[in-house]
Amino acid sequence: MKAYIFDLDGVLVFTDKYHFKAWKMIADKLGIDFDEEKNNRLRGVSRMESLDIILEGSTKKFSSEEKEDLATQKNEYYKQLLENMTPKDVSDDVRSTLKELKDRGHKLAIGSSSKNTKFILNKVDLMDYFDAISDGTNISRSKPDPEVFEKAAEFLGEEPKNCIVVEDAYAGVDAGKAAGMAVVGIGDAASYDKADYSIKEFNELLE
Ligand code: B16
Ligand code: MG
Repeated sequence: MKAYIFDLDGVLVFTDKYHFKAWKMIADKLGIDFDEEKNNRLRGVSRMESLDIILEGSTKKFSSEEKEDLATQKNEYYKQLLENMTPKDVSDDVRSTLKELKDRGHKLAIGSSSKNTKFILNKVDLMDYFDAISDGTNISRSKPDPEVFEKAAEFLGEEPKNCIVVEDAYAGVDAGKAAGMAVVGIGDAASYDKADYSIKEFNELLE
């Protein structure tokens, strides 16, 4: 019986619009260009690495204290935006598919780079579906490093070869493959040839 490990942002919920708004606030303050294309590069990437990508657009050198401060400001604004989330932010398709996978006896876990994972899962009332949560708070290396998925398998007590990762980010697909797991690409990653399977709708996981 395979275990499923789900990425959060871009797979179960769509918080990228809030990440974009919050990073845009920082970029505008610093006079740095930041558009949707650059935002795409932040998918699945940790907060500090995302900041480094944004700061590529500046000639100024930032100290680690300044960077910490910018990342904190971004996260405070991001969390204010997350306050708007409700259970309605999870589609019926996602909710019923997770329930069916659970009913069929599969173990389910989260494998997300976000340090806000539990906050988001509580907001959208998804916490009870998962047997384990591996997120930005229990890793020291971000996707494409396999650590987040390796930890998820460890928390579930499963061998990597028995796990299937569901991911929307190229970095996440690479991380899942590096962990020795099968990977399903959805959204952006549906067209990534390193993914073992590609789906358009979430319920295709049941096929
Ligand atoms: P936080 P995922 C990732 O979530 C997002 O895709 C990425 O844009 C974000 O920078 C990262 O989480 C860290 O998020 O600032 O909340 O710790 O796709 O891995 O679920
Ligand atoms: Mg994602």
